[in-house]
Amino acid sequence: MATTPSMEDYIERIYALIDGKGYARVSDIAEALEVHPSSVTKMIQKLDKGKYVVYEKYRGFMLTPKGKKLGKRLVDRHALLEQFLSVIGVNEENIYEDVEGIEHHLSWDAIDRIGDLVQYFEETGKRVEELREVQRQNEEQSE
Ligand SMILES: [Mn+2]
Repeated sequence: MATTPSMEDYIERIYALIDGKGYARVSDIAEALEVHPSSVTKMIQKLDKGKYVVYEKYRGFMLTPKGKKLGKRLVDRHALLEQFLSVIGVNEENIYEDVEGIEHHLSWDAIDRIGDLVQYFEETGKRVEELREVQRQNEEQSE
């Protein structure tokens, strides 16, 4: 079963919640994603069918190994894209929303290539400095 952007958002958030405090309740997820708890319950059922989460009596639900693996990948992807936008000089205050807007729409190939680019820039501070210089020049020209 292919995951939809919405499923990815849930799995990403559930992974981050469990990673941070050991569990994820329906109410935590509803709050984090700003959705109604009934939507969360519906999605959990869908994720259960896809074998990403399991219900555990008294403990709520947990990620399966498959869900954990994907969750980690999604959280890492989000972090990489934030790093990418930061390296290319995007304003700090736009970064989170921008990442939320693009993260589900790139192939894993594109993600890996962006990873290469971030690595390229971060290998030496000089490369970032050169990019900033180009940006300064462009800005001057547009004034
Ligand atoms: Mn995200």
